[in-house]
Amino acid sequence: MDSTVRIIGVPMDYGADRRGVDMGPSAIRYGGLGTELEDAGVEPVDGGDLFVPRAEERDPDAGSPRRGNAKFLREIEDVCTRLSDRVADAIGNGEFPLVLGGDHSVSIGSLRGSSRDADLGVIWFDAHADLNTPETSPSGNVHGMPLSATLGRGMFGEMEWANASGVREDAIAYVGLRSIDERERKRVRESELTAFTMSDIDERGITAVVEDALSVATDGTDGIHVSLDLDWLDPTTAPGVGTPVRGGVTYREAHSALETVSRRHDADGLIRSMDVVEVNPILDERNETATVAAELAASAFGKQIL
Ligand code: 4U7
Ligand code: MN
Ligand code: MN
Ligand code: MN
Repeated sequence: MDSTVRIIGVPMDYGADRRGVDMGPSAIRYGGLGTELEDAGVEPVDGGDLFVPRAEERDPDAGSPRRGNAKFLREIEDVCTRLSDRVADAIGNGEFPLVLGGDHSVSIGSLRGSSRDADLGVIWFDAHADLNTPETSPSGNVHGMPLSATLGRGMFGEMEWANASGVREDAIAYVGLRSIDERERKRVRESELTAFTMSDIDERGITAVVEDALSVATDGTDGIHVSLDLDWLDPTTAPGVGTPVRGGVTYREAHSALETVSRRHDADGLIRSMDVVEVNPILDERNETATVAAELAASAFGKQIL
């Protein structure tokens, strides 16, 4: 594959309680992202990091009064608005934006930017459904809400900066769910979202599940966004995350999944954009999680063993 991958770092931790995820972009780069991508045969161009003011200098409760319990929404709006422009510009230049988080609220900007001129399918590799709204969130942490923001659910319906009209509910597929809040479960069931849980992976194997997810995300769309939350992996492989959940995919399953995505990308050029999020170096062990994150990004862009 011959293409340029534009790396966009977003050192943002407004959306998560555990401080440290703002250092994710540095850790993933240090974990070998550049050389991994070169091994994949793509040309990485590092555009550096977006400017993100330190959370300590901000008031989590500032902003419009109608924000439910969502913390730092005003700051997240500012960062995601700039990110969506950067993502759209990269695609306009014929590049593949690879967004390094930061917590998962960065995807609000990635998805809006990537779908600006396209119908976009989404594969969401995550332990969690990230479908809370400011009304339903038990934590107030926006990293548990990005898909609701994108789809304009609840209060997000009034926040144009967060919505992505090019992302249809029925073109989103989860892979690897195992921790869902009660109200999210109801929402997923009543929605047209496709959800593959860890049990589906146990029963059918990772390749069959990812192929089905790809069918969902490519049906009637112009391309897909791959969102990789490192807590998708089992905490024994990826300990450096703020919200670990036991029973995740193994190192081998994760590689195999992203390799399956890459095979379809080679055949149909289907990836438009990707984000790699939730790496928290403070909680990590010897940068292992960041290193796995770098490897998996390279697998998505076609790194092969032979
Ligand atoms: B992540 C949670 F309550 N659902 O909303 C919430 F369990 O981006 C966790 O997937 C969200 O890591 C996890 O706070 C968000 C909680
Ligand atoms: Mn998660
Ligand atoms: Mn997530
Ligand atoms: Mn998390």
